[in-house]
Amino acid sequence: FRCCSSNGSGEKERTLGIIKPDGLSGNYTDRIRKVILESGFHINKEMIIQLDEVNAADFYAEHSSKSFFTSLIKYMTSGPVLVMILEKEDAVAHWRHLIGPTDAGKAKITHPQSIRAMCGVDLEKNCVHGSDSHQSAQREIAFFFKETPPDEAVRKHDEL
Ligand code: IDP
Repeated sequence: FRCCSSNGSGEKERTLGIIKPDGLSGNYTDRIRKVILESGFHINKEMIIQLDEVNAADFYAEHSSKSFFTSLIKYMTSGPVLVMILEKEDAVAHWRHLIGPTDAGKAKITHPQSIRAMCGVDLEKNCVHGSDSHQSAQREIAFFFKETPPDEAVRKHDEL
């Protein structure tokens, strides 16, 4: 596989992948998981979750002023999503490469091997998400998988 430059350190990076409602309801999960594992990712954590409008708007806050925002929130809350932490060297770039361009309709022509070409429909219903940078990945992973502090830490804090 050739796509993404590596600094050669062999250090693992984590990114956030989401199988969106159309991907999940269309039964694409097994095919997508196969691509993920065959591409050398480790699925570090995963969960199925139903987003509500508040969560979805928070997750996509950067798009809140866009004309497609209301429709995007409706789409993302239309059914459960599968959220995954994907881990490997250069995970962010490699996962973005695997999912392909935002417009799944165009991806079918320009990137027929991509995941969005496989299961997406158009510019909105593109069946998967991938963090667009290392910083976004950290924010998005914390958004879904924020660790609750151990009881001990909570107790110590309460005693202060
Ligand atoms: P990305 O998911 O490829 O990073 P973004 O520009 O961050 O693309 O957009 C977030 C999501 O919003 C897209 O995955 C897609 O579902 C939706 N979206 C983006 N642009 C449009 C648009 O012009 N019309 C409708 N939906 C859009």
